[in-house]
Amino acid sequence: MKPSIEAISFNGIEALRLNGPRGASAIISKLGAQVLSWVPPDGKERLFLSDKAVFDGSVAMRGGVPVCFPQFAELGDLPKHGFVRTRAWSVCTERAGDDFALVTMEISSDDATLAIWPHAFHAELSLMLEADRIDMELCITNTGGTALSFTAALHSYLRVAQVEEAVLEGLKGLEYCDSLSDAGNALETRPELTVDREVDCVYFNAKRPQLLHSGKQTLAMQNQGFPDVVVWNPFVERCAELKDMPANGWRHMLCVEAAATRPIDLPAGEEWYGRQTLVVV
Ligand code: TA6
Repeated sequence: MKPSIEAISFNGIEALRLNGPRGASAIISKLGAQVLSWVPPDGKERLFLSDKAVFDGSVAMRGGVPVCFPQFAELGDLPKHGFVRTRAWSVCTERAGDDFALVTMEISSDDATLAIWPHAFHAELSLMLEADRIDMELCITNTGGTALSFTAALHSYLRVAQVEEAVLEGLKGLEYCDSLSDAGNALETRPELTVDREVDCVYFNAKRPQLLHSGKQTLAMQNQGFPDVVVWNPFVERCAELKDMPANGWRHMLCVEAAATRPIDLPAGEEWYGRQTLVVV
C-alpha cells in the first residue's frame, strides 16, 4: 500500500493517522500536536501511552511525545512544561510520497497565550514517518518585535518491555544534573544506564546518539538543535502518585527526551528548530 494520511478520532480527539511504507504507521493528535503512536514495519508499538491517559485537554495526555514549550518542566512561572501541550493545533501540511508520510501542525500566540507569556510566536511540529524511522521537528518563530527566550522539549515516552531490564547507552562522559538530588552537576561515568529507582536527569550537550535496548529491540535516538537529553522514569512510588498512570505504568516506559533546558534566545523575526529522530536498528 502506498503511504497515505487519514483523519481519525482517537479516544474522542481529532487526530491524523500516517500510513507509511512497509506497514509502518503513526498517530498525531491535534490536541498538543502530540505523537501518540508509532508502529514500525515489525508491528510493535514503540511509544508508551498510559491506559489512564486523559483526552479532554484538561491535563496533558500521559504518553507519546508531548511538546513542551515555551517552558521545560518548572524552570519558570508558566504551567509545568509550558502551555502548548494542552492546546489545539491545526494541520498546515499533509504529504505522502512513495517512502514517507509527513504531517506538520501549527499553533500561534493568541490573547490567551499573550496573557500569560507576552511574546508573539509561531510554532510548527512536523512528524515525518519513514519505514523504520520517525523524525519529529519543532520549529519556533519569533513573530514579535522584540527578542524572546524559551526552554522546550519533545518529551518522548518510549515503550519498553520491562524498564528494569532496559539499557540506555550513549550518555557516558556528559555533564548531568540529577533533578532528584541537591548534589550539583556531575559527570556521567556509566557507559550503560539501567533503571532501578526513580530517575530524573538532564544530560547537557549530548552530541552522540543514544541507544535503548529493551528485550530484542534496539532504538537509536539522535537530536539536532536540542542540546540536552532528559531521562525520566517515575518508578513505583512516584508512579502511584500520578492519577493518569496505572500502577505498573512505570515498568513499561522510559522517557528519553530531546530538550533545551537552558534558555534559547530568539531575536525578533528569527527562527529556531530542534529535532528528535528515532530509528529502529
Ligand atoms: O522531563 C521530566 C519531568 O520534568 C519530570 O520531572 C516529571 O515530572 C515529568 O517530566 C512529567 O511531567 P508531567 O507534568 O507530564 O507530569
